[in-house]
Amino acid sequence: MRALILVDLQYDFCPGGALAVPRGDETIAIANRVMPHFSTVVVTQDWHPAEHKSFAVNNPGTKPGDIVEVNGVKQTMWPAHCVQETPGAEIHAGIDRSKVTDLFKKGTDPEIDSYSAFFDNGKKKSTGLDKYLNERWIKQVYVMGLATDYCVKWTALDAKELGFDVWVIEDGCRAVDLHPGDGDAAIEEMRAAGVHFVESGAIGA
Ligand code: VGL
Ligand code: ZN
Repeated sequence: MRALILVDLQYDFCPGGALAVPRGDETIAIANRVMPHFSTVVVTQDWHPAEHKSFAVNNPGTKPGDIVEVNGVKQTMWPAHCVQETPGAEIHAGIDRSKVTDLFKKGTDPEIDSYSAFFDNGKKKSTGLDKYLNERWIKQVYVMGLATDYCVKWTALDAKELGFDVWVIEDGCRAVDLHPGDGDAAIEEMRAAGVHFVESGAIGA
């Protein structure tokens, strides 16, 4: 059995959003095109309390892009984004909800960030996604969404480490590219870990 994980297809990661990923909105049509080919479709939602420690505004003296240590874990400072119950945190309305099986929220603990759909960045707490997939006899996991260099990368790497056969739908991802080349470097890192890459047009039933 295989599952599709749609990572953080939220307004704040689309052009005009608080943490806009260039051309992030182009992933919506691709998600809709591939969803019908999966019986299990998991959507993740970055869902931060306003006081989240990944926000530069909550760490006096820092600015977005800085890397600081928060509770012993290296943390990139971000503009406030995906704040719970705000429009920017909503899943893009262009996504066909009828094909979505379940939604996993992440980043809810104000003290630690969570790029991966499986664990927080300190690998202390699980979101329950691993168990969810195992209960459905899922062996292959397809990942796409936002952003290539953060949440897609860590979701794919954790899925691989958990023993799934992992495929990233490459044209269904866009990178933040805080530093030019970050997206490409993320792809190389995933490839080196044994993650496979596929184009959305090659996904069939
Ligand atoms: C993400 C930075 C901060 C992502 C989430 O979805 O890739 N990146 N929060
Ligand atoms: Zn976030």
